[in-house]
Order: sequence, then C-alpha cells, then structure tokens
Amino acid sequence: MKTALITGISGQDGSYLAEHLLDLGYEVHGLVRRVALEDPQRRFSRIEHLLDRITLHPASLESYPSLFHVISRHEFDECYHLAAQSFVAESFADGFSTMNTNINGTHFMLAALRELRPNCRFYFAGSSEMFGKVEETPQNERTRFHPRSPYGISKVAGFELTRNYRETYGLFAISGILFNHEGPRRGHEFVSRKITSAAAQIKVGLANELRLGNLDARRDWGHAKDYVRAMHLMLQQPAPEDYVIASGETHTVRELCQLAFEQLGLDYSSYVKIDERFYRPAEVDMLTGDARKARAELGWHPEYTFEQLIREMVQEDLKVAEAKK
Ligand code: NDP
Ligand code: GDR
Repeated sequence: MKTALITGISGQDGSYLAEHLLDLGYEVHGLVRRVALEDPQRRFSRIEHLLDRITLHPASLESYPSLFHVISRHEFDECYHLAAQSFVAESFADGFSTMNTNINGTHFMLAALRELRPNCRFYFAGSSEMFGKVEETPQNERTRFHPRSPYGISKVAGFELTRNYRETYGLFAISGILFNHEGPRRGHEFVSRKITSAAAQIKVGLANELRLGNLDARRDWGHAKDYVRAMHLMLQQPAPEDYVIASGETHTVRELCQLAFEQLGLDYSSYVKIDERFYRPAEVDMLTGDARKARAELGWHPEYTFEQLIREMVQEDLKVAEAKK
C-alpha cells in the first residue's frame, strides 16, 4: 500500500484527489490548518465523508517547522502539493500574502522533502495562469510564461523551484500545468460556481440578479474529477516530466452564463449585470490548452464535456437552492 500526503486536502482538488487515491488503495494523509481542525463542520465540508478514512495533520504553509514536523514523522511515497492562495482576484488585493504563501510554502515543502524524504515523489499544482498574456495558441509545455497577476507570478516561481529541485537534487519533482477545472465543490468566488449557484437561486426566487465582470474572457474549462486523475498518473511515470492538462476547448464567460441559465429555462441577459468591481486590473483574455503530451504519455482523457460539467453544477446548485427555500 502506498502512502500519499496531500496539502490543500480540504480544497476542491484535494477532496477529489483524496477520494481517487483511497479508491486506488492508498493510505491518505492531509495537511490542514489548525484553525480548520478547530472548526471541522464549516472548514471540512468537502471531506466530511472521508474523515474516518484519512489522517489529518495540522500545519501551515507559512511555517517551515510545522511542515518539517509532519514530514519527519511519517514515510510518504508521494506528495501532492495543492495548498495555495488560489483566487487570482485576491492576489491583486494582497499580492504580498499570496506570494508569501504560494512561493515560500512550495519552497518549504521541497526543502523539507529533500532533507527528510528524498525518495518521495512530488507534484506541484502549476496553472495555466502562468501563460497569462499568451504567446501562442494553444498553449503547451514549451510555451513561454507571461503571468499577469501576483498569483500567476507565484505559480511560475513554484514551477521553477520544482524544476530546480529536480535538476539540482535529483528529486522526482514535477509540475502539472492545469487549466481551469471546476465541479459542484468549486469555491463560490470562482466564476463558474458564482454563475451556477446564482442561476439556481434566481430560479427558485432566492435572488434576482447576478453581478459579474468581464464576460468576454475565454477559458478552457474541465471537470476537477478528470484533472485529479492526471495528477496521480504524472507521479507514476518512469521519469519526472511536466504536463499540460486541458480540454482543448475554449468558451467565454458569457457562454458559460448562457448555458447555465438555459439549463433552468432562463435567459441570462435578463439577470446578469455588469459590475466594474469584478474587473481585474490586468486580465488573461484567452486560454486554450494543448494536452497532447498527457494524452499520449499518460493515456489521460477527460470524461466530462463542458456541457456535462455545467449541467452537473447547475443541478447540484438547484438542489441546494431548493433546500434553502
Ligand atoms: P482551493 O482554493 O479549493 O483549495 C486550496 C487549498 O489550500 C485549501 O485546502 C486551503 O485550506 C489550502 N490553503 C490555502 N492557504 C493555506 C495555508 N496558508 N496553509 C495551509 N493550507 C492552505 O483550490 P483548488 O482545489 O481549486 O486548487 C488546488 C491547487 O491547484 C491550488 O494550488 C491552485 O492554485 C491550483 N490550480 C487550480 C486550478 C483550478 O482550476 N481549480 C487550475 C490550476 C491550478 P483552507 O480550506 O484552510 O483554506
Ligand atoms: P481564474 O478563475 O482567474 O481563471 O483562475 P475565475 O473563475 O476566478 O475567473 C475566470 C474568468 O472569469 C472572469 N470573471 C469573473 N471571475 C470571477 N471570479 N468573478 C466574477 O464576477 C467574474 N466576472 C468575470 C475573470 O475576469 C476571469 O477572466 C482559476 C483559479 O482556480 C486558479 O487558481 C487557477 O490557477 C486558474 O483558474 C487556472
């Protein structure tokens, strides 16, 4: 039985990855913040159903000793480093804390593994935000980075740290460059969930409008369940390499609105209002990933289409809205 450590296990991807690894027979450990352990009902909603099958350890990405402590006491075969300040808009509001958490947190994890568990395989949660103002379309593993936010810059730094530990110290340390992935467990601040939950609330009469920023931004959206399978596959390869994971399709935020409202028999244009507050100081206009390397070498294929993803999110949010009514 292999043992895996997941940082960010209480987040969207951490929860799906924990389920996937448990299904594969792994012993699963997770790093969580102490404050979260003290408020499990609210902070562990995504992993509530797994709590008796996983082992949680308190630690913070801001504290090297707390990470060192956990890693020194348990043998891990694989480490999935998913914890981060992951909301791009927040990184404009407070770039310093995003940089601190995301860059130092990744550096601390790598430094502790190098010292204590050099044979543990390491996955870094890289992002399509690293491509930012894209230099070519579609983006692949060789496309140059041009990040447009403190978040994007922090992910480029994490990517370079991971590469450097691989090349310098021989760690099996790789980055997945994942494009946007969503699902019913997505945080409400991200645009997909903001739209599907608002559409459901409007449908049952709990809300009457939805305020959004740039409707013309284009993203390559997939389902988080498909993307966590790719994370695991990357760590099973004979040699450490980075992979782009994407659907290869791009849609505007407007199209996402249209599709979500249509599922409920509504016309989005009657409810969506443009609000300058949700525009970003610098936007990533358009992302489309080229995941041919992952398809060929990992045998990875997404199972969900964009339409199935949005339909599932809308249906789940409708259940929540109906229960609240
Ligand atoms: P979430 O925001 O849902 O989860 C983030 C996790 O990180 C949470 O468990 C959170 O814990 C934890 N965390 C945040 N700050 C700290 C800290 N200071 N110390 C310890 N833990 C912390 O993100 P996702 O699951 O969507 O994404 C997972 C990773 O993948 C992130 O690194 C993200 O940047 C990256 N990524 C995500 C993509 C996506 O489309 N979802 C695409 C590409 C990359 P808590 O619950 O306590 O806040
Ligand atoms: P993103 O996701 O920034 O791509 O980062 P998000 O869903 O926040 O934004 C996508 C696009 O929608 C536009 N937008 C709005 N976004 C939000 N959140 N709220 C709004 O009201 C709104 N109106 C328009 C944005 O401007 C943007 O263009 C996500 C995160 O999961 C990152 O952690 C991850 O690395 C990347 O995806 C890949």
